[in-house]
Amino acid sequence: MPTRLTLTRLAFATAALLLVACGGDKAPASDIAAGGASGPAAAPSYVPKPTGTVITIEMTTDETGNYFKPKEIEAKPGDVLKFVLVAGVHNVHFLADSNLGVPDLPAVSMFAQLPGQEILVPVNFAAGKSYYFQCDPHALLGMVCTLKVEDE
Ligand SMILES: [Cu+2]
Repeated sequence: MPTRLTLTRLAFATAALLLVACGGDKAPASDIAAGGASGPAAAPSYVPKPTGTVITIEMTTDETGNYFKPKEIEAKPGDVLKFVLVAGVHNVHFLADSNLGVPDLPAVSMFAQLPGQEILVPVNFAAGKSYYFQCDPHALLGMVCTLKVEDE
C-alpha cells in the first residue's frame, strides 16, 4: 500500500507532467510551418474551392478557460477551416478513435503559440456526418469541437 509520502511524490510528478504538456510545447517556427501553421503574414497553405468559404475559428485562453470559438462548426466540402490563435498555446487534432472509419483525417497540427498564428485545415470530409476534434492539452478542460459537414 502506498505511503503518504509516495502519494505526495506522485502528485508532484503528475503536476510536473501537466506543466510540460501545457507549457513545454515550444517548437521552432520552421517546424510549425511544416506542420500546417503559418504566421499572420504568410500565404495560406490551402485556399477554398470556388464554391467554398474560409471559416475562422478562434483558439483562446482567458479567465473562463480554454476553448474554440465557435464550439460547433458547420461547413461544406471545399471550405477551409482557419484556426487563429488569440491567446494560449493550442493545437487541432482530429482523433482517429473519435472519428472511426473516416479516411484521410488531417494530421495532428503543430502547436500555435503566437497570437495571430494560423492553422489551416481543408474540409476534405464526406458530407452528411459530424467530426470531432480537440486541442490535446486542453481537451479534458473542454477544448473540444464538432465539425458538421453538409452537402453543398
Ligand atoms: Cu488548447
